[in-house]
Amino acid sequence: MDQFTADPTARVFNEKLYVFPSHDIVPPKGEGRAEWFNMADYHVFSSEDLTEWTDHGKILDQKDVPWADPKAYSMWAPDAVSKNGKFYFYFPTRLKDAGDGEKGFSIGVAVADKPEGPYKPQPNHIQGVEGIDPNVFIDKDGQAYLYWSRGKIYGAKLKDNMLELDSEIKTFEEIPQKGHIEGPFVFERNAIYYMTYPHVANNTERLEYGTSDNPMGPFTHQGVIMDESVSGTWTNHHSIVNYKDQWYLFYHDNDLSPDFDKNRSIRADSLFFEENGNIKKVIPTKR
Ligand code: FUB
Repeated sequence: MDQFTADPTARVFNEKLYVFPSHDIVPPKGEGRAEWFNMADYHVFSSEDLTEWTDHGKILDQKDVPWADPKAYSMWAPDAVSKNGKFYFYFPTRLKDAGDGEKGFSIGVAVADKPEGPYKPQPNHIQGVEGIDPNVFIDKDGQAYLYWSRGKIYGAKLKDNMLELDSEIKTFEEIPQKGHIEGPFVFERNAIYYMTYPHVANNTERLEYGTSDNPMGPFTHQGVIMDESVSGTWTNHHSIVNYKDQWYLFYHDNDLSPDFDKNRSIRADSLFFEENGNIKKVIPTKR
């Protein structure tokens, strides 16, 4: 790929694998935040064999989001799901006139008829949500749940319109709360619901998970999916997908920018389960 990509959410739509990453850039001089994450837009990529990838181009730009600060460079980790024939792209960014820090963030939705777009951003962000790293899980009964983070993980039901919360906001106090937790990704396999997330237990993020018989928990902490990066990259952010009967972990490191860990690039490795449903630890192919 000819660009830095991070925070990959992989989804299967129409029998193709799509990746919705965030897009790290070096901002124009005098704009954004030096030595920090800078993201102005999103692209979507697809593949049928995980080798040849198509970049479908830009699907959303910060200047086109009516409620967002158009110079925030804060289009952080996104997600995308399909329901009722529509495609819903969830993204965080900083509100107009918000200060620094995660408090100034909310989550917006852009809607399309095809995974590649064009995506039309809603006029306002999701009311009641402060934070980053949206993840949407749709259960077998059609109920959708939105998860996000602000130092810890939050979650609520979504209305059928996929644009509004439909329940109280829940925190998951049973998840070990020592250290920064973000980037929730929930999926289901054999009636086990997995809550997976990056956790800064020491200095950098490792991927951990818990399981439950309910998408709103409580989740029983199970352990580590992937250890901290040997490169020292501070963040990891992932998604887990089944494509053509194989499970994959999509995540990121700083392979294309070894001296600056805010210009990241995505990776994928196969992921396997134990008989009892526990996730086998993933050792990165590239170390
Ligand atoms: O990409 C910016 C932020 O870094 C994401 O929102 C976090 O999950 C971390 O990857």
